[in-house]
Amino acid sequence: MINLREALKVYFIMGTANCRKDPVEVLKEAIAGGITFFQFREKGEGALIGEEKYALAKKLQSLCKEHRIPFIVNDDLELAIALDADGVHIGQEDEPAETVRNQIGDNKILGVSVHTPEEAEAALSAGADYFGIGPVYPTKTKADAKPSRGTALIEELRSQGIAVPIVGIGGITSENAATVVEAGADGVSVITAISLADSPHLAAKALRKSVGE
Ligand code: TZP
Ligand code: MG
Repeated sequence: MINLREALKVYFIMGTANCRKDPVEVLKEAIAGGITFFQFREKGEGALIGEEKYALAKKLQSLCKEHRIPFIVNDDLELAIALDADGVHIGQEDEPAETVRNQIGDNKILGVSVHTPEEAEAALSAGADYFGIGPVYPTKTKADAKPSRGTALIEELRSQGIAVPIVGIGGITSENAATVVEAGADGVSVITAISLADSPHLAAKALRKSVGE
């Protein structure tokens, strides 16, 4: 079993809508730059569906496998099971965490987005392995994102003694990533800081450096 806390350091999330070039190329570069975790999040304008979605997921998953990077699927439980992905990430609007945990079993990674201490507690009892917390900073990437709240919730959960692995999300770049880790997060998850960078390779490398690698 992997060390999840370590693996979450530089968590890259991406789908077709987040890329200006071929997502396979973007992921290759991000891996070369040192990402440690990957989530396939195929949503938004122009998102692939059906067989095309499956085919892209399969390609990205095999790249991750080659480099021993955990491959997580956003929301789509059916796809995660069909691919035998390493795990699933869900938000509060998706299937209940308990249902997802029951369907994927205990050996897969379950990530849950939480916005309040109550949601965090519920996610923990439902069997979450890590939390995604954000938006930490303003972001244009998620249309229905809540207002950004800095690192307040991360600090609050840590001060309550909650030790579950946490990643911050939302508007994170190599410039502000260290602040998120200093607040108590184990790592940072980013979409556009890598996916839209002129060099996803250099962007990933800079993030890796800023979280202390
Ligand atoms: N959830 C909260 S903010 C966000 C998601 C999926 C988008 C993060 O994207 P970016 O480009 O890293 O701000
Ligand atoms: Mg969701």
